[in-house]
Amino acid sequence: MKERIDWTTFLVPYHQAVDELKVKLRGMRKQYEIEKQYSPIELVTGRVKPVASILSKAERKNIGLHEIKEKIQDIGGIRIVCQFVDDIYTIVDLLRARHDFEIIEEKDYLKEKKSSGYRSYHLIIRYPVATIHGEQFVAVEIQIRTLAMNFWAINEHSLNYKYSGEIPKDIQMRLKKAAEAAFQLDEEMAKIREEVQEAQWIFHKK
Ligand code: 0O2
Repeated sequence: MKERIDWTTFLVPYHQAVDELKVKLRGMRKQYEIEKQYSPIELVTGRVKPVASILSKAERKNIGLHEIKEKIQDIGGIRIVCQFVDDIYTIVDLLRARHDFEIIEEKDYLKEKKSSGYRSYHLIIRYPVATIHGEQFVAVEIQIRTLAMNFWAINEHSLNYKYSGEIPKDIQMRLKKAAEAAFQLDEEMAKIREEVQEAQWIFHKK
């Protein structure tokens, strides 16, 4: 019998998880603001992977329909963007200290960047969703990166889409250079972090 998935039903807990996590993580930022403290979290976005992307990833990785829930761990996706590289590790510690989900995997693409030039910190969490049929656990990928890393990644992602994963060599070279420039920008900003933060604080108080 041919396998089938009712996608609307299948994706319900993922939508719920992403919505809840956005509220919770944006709440952390708000709390820093209320307590007049610097927030390591600049912005939080989230999305549920479109069905077409789930299916193409399953095909690319030779994953059967019945294995999708277990093996594709970024159907639910959260992105946390911060200003400085150190903020990434502060955020990881904040997430490790929480009790409302379990971290099941960590990938540090800062220590070891991908061959494309991609840098980010990834956490895969197991998140409990209360449904009308009882508690269901879904995997959600949390990507944590600086504004500079994010700028690079969204542009590279668009180019990958445009060229169906086969970015021409000359553009790949430019992307590598751009990744290096983003890295340098993060390094330079880290050196003047206190100055920048002080300036933002003065501006914020106005
Ligand atoms: P989308 O459209 O963002 O959902 P794989 O995807 O095969 O490399 P895996 O095991 O799924 O590996 O996990 P990994 O490496 O943590 O990558 C998952 C997600 O990280 C990707 O999802 C991207 O969002 C992001 N990512 C990883 N590598 C790169 C990269 O080189 N460039 C960019 N721009 N993003 C990357 P999807 O499913 O690829 O895409």
